[in-house]
Amino acid sequence: MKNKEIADKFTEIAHLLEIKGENSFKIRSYQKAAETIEALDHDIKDDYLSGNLEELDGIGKNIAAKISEYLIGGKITKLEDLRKEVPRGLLEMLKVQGLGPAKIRLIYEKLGVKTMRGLDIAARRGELAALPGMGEKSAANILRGLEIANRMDGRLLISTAENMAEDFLAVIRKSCDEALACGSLRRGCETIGDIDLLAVSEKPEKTIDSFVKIPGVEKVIASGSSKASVFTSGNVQIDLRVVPEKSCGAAMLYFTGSKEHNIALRKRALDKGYTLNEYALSDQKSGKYIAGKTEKDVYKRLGLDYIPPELRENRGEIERSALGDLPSLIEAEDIKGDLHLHSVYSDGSVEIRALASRASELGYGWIAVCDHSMSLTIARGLSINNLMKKKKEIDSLNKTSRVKILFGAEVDILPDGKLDYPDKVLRELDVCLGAVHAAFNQSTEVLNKRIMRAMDNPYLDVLAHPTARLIGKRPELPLDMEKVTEKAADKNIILEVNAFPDRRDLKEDHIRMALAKGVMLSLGTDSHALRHMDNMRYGLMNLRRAGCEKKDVLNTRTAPALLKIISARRKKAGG
Ligand code: DGT
Ligand code: CA
Ligand code: CA
Repeated sequence: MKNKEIADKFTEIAHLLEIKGENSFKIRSYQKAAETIEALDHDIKDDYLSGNLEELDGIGKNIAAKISEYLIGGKITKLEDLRKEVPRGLLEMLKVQGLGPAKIRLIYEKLGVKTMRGLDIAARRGELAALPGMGEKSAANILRGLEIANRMDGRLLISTAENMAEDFLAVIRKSCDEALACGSLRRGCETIGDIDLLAVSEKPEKTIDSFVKIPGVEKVIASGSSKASVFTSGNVQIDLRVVPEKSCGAAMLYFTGSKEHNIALRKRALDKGYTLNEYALSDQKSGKYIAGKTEKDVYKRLGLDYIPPELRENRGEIERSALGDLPSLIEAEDIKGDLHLHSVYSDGSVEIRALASRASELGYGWIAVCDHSMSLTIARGLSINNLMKKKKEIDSLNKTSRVKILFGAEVDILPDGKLDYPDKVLRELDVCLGAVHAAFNQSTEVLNKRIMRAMDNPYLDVLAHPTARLIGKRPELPLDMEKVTEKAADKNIILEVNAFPDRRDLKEDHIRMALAKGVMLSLGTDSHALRHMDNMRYGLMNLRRAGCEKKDVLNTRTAPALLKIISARRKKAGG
């Protein structure tokens, strides 16, 4: 039966006509035909064979002819022609929430953007916001829609999921006492399967009702007296649970997971003569309520110290907690600066002065402005001349700046492992980040040699986004990370945890590997715009999930302490 195929073809025609800006009457007629054919309870071929096509609702002579054409020859000439006229990528863009045919046409005509990749780049560069009738907000919506449309294996980047969760929470909070996101989101995972929200209220029906009526809800999957699940218009699942206050802690524990952590915890409860579920920790025999209002209460009655959500993966945290041996995880307040910022000197969109003033708002004491080096022309890498101009500007700003500005660079590690400035220039930098930005396709052997050679340069202080992965887009470089971390330990090289939500590089496993060898880590947001500076917490999540403490991270030091560490390491490395 070809009904679905034909309906899809007409939908595509309607979309292509819309992007072309044809009259809405014509577009509507194709949409209507598609709907009719889709809803038929018999094979459309029967109507064709009996000559009754035009009797179907919304199907006239013109469309009937196209159905016949398809049933006979397997194609529709009109569609083939339209496909030639309208770039393929524009049609794909219709999948992006917040982006209709009119906007797609505008973006294509004004910016020449005709692929999803191009759209992504334009959105990140802020070019969409500058279009007539667009603005920051709709550009941000498109960027989010783009991330959702491009999601990997149905999972969202945590940054996207967090934004969505916050939008929903803002509404839910109006009809409950408290609400928060649990699940993988609260544990700070890289990607999120679905969003789990928990609300505390003695009147759950009211909260559920306000939740399922949120305009972003496309479909209600299930809705009961204390829980509901919905799909948003971008096909993201959101689960909500509403519990009374006395169950809040037990429910937070349950819905934060991980499942493995929960199972281990429940077993521990049983061993102690209790039962643990999402409502409470209770006495196994009498069923009496023991604890449940806060997570801490539950842990305590199980003989455990509070376990931060990032550690709840049943990877030994319960045993360590029982021994009072949990790491004292690094906190946001411990971070005194951002070690990886770009400015207008290279491909950033922000003046150094503005970076410093935002840093001051964030409570930082210093920043390192690390623009690209000269070979990276696509990112407007700095010539030595411009690098020295930048130094002058930094020196001058530092006379009055509240936040100490460190003169840095993100120097390319060239295909042969050399760094992209001569040593006498590198020596001038307060901090030198080295990174791979090109020749990703080298053989594993060549690549490993390249990195090792770069790490032999005494002026390479920090290896930035070491594996160069982009979550869901580009795999990790096939580096021998045991060797890289060993070498970092040997040469006192600091390994970056890049905080950009689609990088998060180093990832947790590699951080653990580095920690075990005593390697120091650093955090950098890799900001190219002011709002990127808020991404610090995604890097922090990786550090916390890997069990890092304050002492393990360079960003917890004051500027003078940091500079001392850098100069000591250079000296030891022979610089
Ligand atoms: P996700 O959504 O794939 O990113 O990962 P989670 O961890 O958010 O998983 P999800 O949404 O399936 O469930 C949320 C939490 O609910 C999970 O972390 C622990 C709890 N949970 C779900 N299913 C089970 C289960 O079968 N047993 C136990 N003990 N807990 C469960
Ligand atoms: Ca989830
Ligand atoms: Ca869920």
